[in-house]
Amino acid sequence: MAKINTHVEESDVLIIGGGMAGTGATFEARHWGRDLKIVCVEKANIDRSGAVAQGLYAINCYMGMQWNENQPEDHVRYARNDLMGMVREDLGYDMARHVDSTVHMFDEWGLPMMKNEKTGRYLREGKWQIMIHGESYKPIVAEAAKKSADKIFNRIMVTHLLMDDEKENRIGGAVGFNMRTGDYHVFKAKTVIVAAGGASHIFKPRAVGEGMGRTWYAPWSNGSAYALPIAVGAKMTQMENRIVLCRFKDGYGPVGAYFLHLKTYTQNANGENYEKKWYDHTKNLVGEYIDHHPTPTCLRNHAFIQEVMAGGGPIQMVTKEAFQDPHLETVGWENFLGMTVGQAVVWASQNIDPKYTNPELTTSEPYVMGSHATCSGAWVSGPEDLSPPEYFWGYNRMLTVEGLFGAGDTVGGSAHKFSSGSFTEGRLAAKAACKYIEDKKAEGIKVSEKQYTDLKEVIYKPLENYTVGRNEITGGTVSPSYISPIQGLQRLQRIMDEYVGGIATNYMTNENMLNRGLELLKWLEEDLENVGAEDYHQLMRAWELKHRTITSQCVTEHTKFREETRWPGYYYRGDHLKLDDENWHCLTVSRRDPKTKEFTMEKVPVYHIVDDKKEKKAS
Ligand code: SFD
Ligand code: AMP
Repeated sequence: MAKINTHVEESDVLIIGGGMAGTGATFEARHWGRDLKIVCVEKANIDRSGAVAQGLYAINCYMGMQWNENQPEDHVRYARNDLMGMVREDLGYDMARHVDSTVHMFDEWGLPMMKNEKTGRYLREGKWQIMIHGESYKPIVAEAAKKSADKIFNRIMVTHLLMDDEKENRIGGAVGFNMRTGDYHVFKAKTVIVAAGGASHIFKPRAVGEGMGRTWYAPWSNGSAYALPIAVGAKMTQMENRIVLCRFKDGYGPVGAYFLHLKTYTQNANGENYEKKWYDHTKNLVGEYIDHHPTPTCLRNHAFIQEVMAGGGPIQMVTKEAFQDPHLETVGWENFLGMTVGQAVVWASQNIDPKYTNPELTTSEPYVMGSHATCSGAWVSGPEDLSPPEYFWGYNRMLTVEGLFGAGDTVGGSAHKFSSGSFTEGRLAAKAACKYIEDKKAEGIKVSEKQYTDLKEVIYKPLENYTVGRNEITGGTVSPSYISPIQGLQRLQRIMDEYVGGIATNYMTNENMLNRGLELLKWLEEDLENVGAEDYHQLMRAWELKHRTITSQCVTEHTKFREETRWPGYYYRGDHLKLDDENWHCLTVSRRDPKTKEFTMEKVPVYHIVDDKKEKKAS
């Protein structure tokens, strides 16, 4: 341990994660905090990090208020409808009213936007989505962050938050290590914005063996956004609302551009429209929610899953018609070449030309996120002009820990933000963090040397576990005294898959299974004290696994608490198969006591602050 160097850095605003939300926060912090010290810490390199690393082909959240295409209240209705009524409307409205200004900046910064030749407006993919040539989306937003920050630290994984030793429940910074040099980094800070992305790989993925690691959401999204705040006792919301995505099989290529722009549609193996077949069945489970327009994402999944279970698979996307148009054919291929190259490669390798073959679709393993058609994440304060008292405690996007803010996938309740809304939420969080400092709420923070030297012991322990334990290796990688990060990850994924509603059970779970899952997760947590890391890269894997495990515990507790099936198609509670508005038209909120590690759960009212006017028909 003595040979590990320690660096201490002081800052005013510390941003953890330089993805979409983190770059937005870094950029905006400079605007409101001209003289403040702004530091961003990133696990990878912000030029190509996070979910947008590979580029995107659409910006999925743009109102078009300048042309009166949509207004923020329309978006609230849309997200509320899609999430079966359960969103934080104050947060959604707040994001929506600012998102257009974010997109206009992307345009100014050189992001190639597609234009509608007739109207001169941004080319619409769908009612909310606009099309971009976005292979370089991430380097473009990273440049804005680099020009704004005092310092960007790449290749540092943050493992823990630091707390103020003087005032209870106030933030003091964060610590982590550089996975190339191994150095220990201590970041003392007046405010911290967590923007560390969602969680893939907590449920066993469909792709195993040679395809291991292939998922739709970024494989490096490891739930730090949840684990860091949970570990210091911040409240979380809607963590049961994991998302399952309909995707092109094996490459996980997104379907939005196909459904919305190319106007392709799905069918079962016999060429039938299977969605219609499941209408009565779904109505029996969820009532009138099935009649909403557009059909909520989970209910579209539900019909897919039921049809496959009934023997109607494989489900196909009908591309043969759209691809006869050479322009749409180009768009179909470019969509993947600019966003999910792997899908184009899979088609090439499997001899699939969508012009002549209708490609297969699949439903993915579940992910935990706050920015797509799902809203798991931290329980945060909303903006003062919109939020009812139960949703407001002083600073926009502040968690229930003072001085700790969140944005993007980190924040719960505000679904359908996507890339542009996550960047926007980062901006909102940074503005509030600067105000918090200006209001002198961050005076007198003390972080003792003991606090961070104790954590240093904890963080590097996997290296020691390996150094000692490798002498006892019995064969290959089998050691009686440590487990490797990959072994631990596979164990976690099986627990989540088999007990918490993964693909093994067709997304089915119940209270008994969840109780068993929680027991197994507890034992995994104990065994992770003995995880061994042979180098700094494996040390990162060890900490990713620990973060995934805490996230999984929280997901399982929430899934157990909500005694209904609110989102059939995302998961099913077999012991409560129906949606139950009478008892569960509410948000779920949890807190894990940092000392006892026990979770407590509560119901919080969901306030509908936007009226029910019918949605304009989607284009
Ligand atoms: O169609 C640590 N997304 C799409 N959004 C769109 O607007 N349009 C699309 O076309 C989209 N599609 C899509 C999307 C994502 C993916 C993977 C695909 C396709 C294939 C969604 C957006 O990308 C998403 O909403 C935002 O990126 C979310 O932003 P944010 O900031 O919450 O997450 P991030 O960008 O992944 O960044 C997280 C960063 O944190 C780092 N990090 N750093 C330090 N210490 C730690 N412990 C850390 N843990 C993580 C990460 O490295 C990362 O940089 S479509 O399919 O929906
Ligand atoms: P995806 O590519 O599936 O991640 O979706 C991109 C965007 O299109 C998101 O805003 C989705 O909610 C939306 N979307 C995808 N499929 C459909 C569909 N069949 N009907 C309506 N909206 C969709």
